[in-house]
Amino acid sequence: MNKMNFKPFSPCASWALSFLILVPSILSGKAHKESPNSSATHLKRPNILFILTDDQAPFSLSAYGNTESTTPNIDRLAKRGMRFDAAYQMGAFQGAVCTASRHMIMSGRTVWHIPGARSRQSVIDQMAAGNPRDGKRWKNVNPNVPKGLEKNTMGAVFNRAGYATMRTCKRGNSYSAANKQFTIVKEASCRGGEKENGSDWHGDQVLGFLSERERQANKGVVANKPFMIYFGLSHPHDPRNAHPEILAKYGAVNQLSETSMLNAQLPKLPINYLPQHPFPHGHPGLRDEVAVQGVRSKRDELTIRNEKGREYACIESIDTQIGRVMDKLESMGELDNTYIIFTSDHGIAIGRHGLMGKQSLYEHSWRVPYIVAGPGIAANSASTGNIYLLDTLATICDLAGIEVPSTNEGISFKPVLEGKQDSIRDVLYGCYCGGTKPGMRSVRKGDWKLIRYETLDGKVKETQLFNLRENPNELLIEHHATELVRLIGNQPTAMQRNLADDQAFAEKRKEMEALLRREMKRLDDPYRFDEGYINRQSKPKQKNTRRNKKAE
Ligand SMILES: [Ca+2]
Repeated sequence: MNKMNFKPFSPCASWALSFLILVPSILSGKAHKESPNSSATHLKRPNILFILTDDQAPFSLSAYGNTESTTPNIDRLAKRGMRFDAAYQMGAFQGAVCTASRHMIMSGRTVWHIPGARSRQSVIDQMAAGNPRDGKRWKNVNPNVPKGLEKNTMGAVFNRAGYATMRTCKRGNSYSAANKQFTIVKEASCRGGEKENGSDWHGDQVLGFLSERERQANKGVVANKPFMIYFGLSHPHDPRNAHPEILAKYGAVNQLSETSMLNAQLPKLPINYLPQHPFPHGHPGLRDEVAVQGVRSKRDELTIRNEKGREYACIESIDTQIGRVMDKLESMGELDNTYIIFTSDHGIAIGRHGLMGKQSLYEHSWRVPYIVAGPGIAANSASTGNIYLLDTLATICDLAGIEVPSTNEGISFKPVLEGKQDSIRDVLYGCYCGGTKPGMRSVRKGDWKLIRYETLDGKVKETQLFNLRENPNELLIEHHATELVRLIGNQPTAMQRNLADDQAFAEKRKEMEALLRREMKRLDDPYRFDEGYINRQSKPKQKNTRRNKKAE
C-alpha cells in the first residue's frame, strides 16, 4: 500500500461497513427495468447524476477511440446518450488546475471571474509597485468575483429548488465553500490500490445514499424529492495505485523495479509521445512534471507505458463504480428519469509532448471527456459543438427546469442535447499561467488552434498553429525524427507539424492572434502579450518547492 495514502482511520475504511449494508441490494442482482407505461415518470422532475473524475483525457476511453482501455459501463453510458468531441475546461492561473476548474464547474463562471483570480487592475498596480510576486497583495482585489458566490453554486441552487443533494469527492484542491452547500457530503482522497481506499469508496457513498433514499421512500417517511448527486472520484489522478489484478491485465505494476521490463500487454506509447518538451513550458519545478510517484522526471518508454497501464487500471475501477450506480438506479426505476453526465476536471499528458501533468494547452490537457445521457437525448449520438465545463451548471439547471443563478456566465447546451442546435459557441479560449507570467494562452475556432507562450521572463516566446482536422494529435516537427517514427510506429504527414512559421499560413496566424487578443480582453484576462506584463524579478527555480508540491 502506498504510504502517502495509508491512513489507518481514513473514512475509506468505512467501505467494509458500507459493503455489509449494501450486500442485500447487490445480492438482489440484476434489477427489473422500469415499467414502460409509467407515465408518472415523465411528470416527475428529473434527477441529476454528475460524475467527475480527476485528471482524465478523453483519449483514455473507448468512447473516444481508445482501443486499449476497458470501460464497458462508460461505453454503455455513451450508447445511451451524447458524446461531446469539443468539451474544454477554460484554464487555470495556478498549478492546481483542479482548483480553478472546480470553481468554474460549481459556479458557472469564467476563469478570471472566480475566487483566487487576479484582476487586470491588480496586475497593473502590482507591476507599478515593482512587486508582482507579492502573493498576499493579490488577494481580494478582484471586483469580478461576486460576494457570497457560494450561495449560487451547484449544491445551493439545487437545494433551493427542492432537490436532495449529495456529494462525494476527493478532499482539497477544489471550491470548499461550494462543496459545503450539498446537504450530504462524503469526502476522502481515495487513490490507493485497495477497495477500502480506492474508487470503490466513492461508489459506496453514492450507493449508500441511494439505498437510504429507497428505504425512506418505501417507508413513506419523506416525500420523494428528485436528487442531485455530485459523484466525484479521486482517480486517475496520481498516485495511480490500482488493484493488482486489474493492473496485470495491462501488464503494469504499481512500482517499477530495476528488473522491470517492457512487455506486450503494456499500453503503447501515445502517438504524440516525446522524450521531452521542445522548450520550457514556463513552470520550473512544477510538481506534476517532477514529483509524480513512480515517474518523477523520467520519460523513458517503460516508465510512460507502465504509467499508462496504471492509469487504465484506475479508470477501469472507476468504470466499475459507474456500472454499480447505474445498475442501482435501474433497480430503483430511476435510471430513465436521471440525466447522467460523465466528465473530468481537465485532461492530462502522461508522456504526450514530453509532459506528465495537465499544465499545458494541448488537446490532451485542455480538453475533457463529456458524455450526457438522459430523457430526450438521442442514443449513441455525438456532437462536435464547443462547450466548456463551466456550461454544466446552466445546462443542468435548464434540464431540471430550475432558474439559472444570476452569477452564472455559462451557456446552457440543452438545445444541443435535444438536437435543436449544433453548437452554443464558435470560439474557445484557454489559459495556463501557474508559473511565470503571462504564461500560455490558446484559442480555437473551427479546425484552427493557436497556442502562444511567453514565459521565463520573456526568454521563451513561442507560437504554435495547428489544423486539428489534419493534425488532431498536435504533432510537432520533433515527431518526424526517424528514431521516434520507429519507436512510435507512426509517420506524420506534411501538415502534421506546427504551422505558425509557415508563410502559407501567415494570414491564418494573424487572424488567430487577433482572435486571441479579443478573447483575452473579453474575458478580463489580466495579462496581455507584448505589453511588458512580464515578471522581470522572477527567477526560474530548478528544484521542486513546497508551494509546488500542492499543485494538483
Ligand atoms: Ca484534476
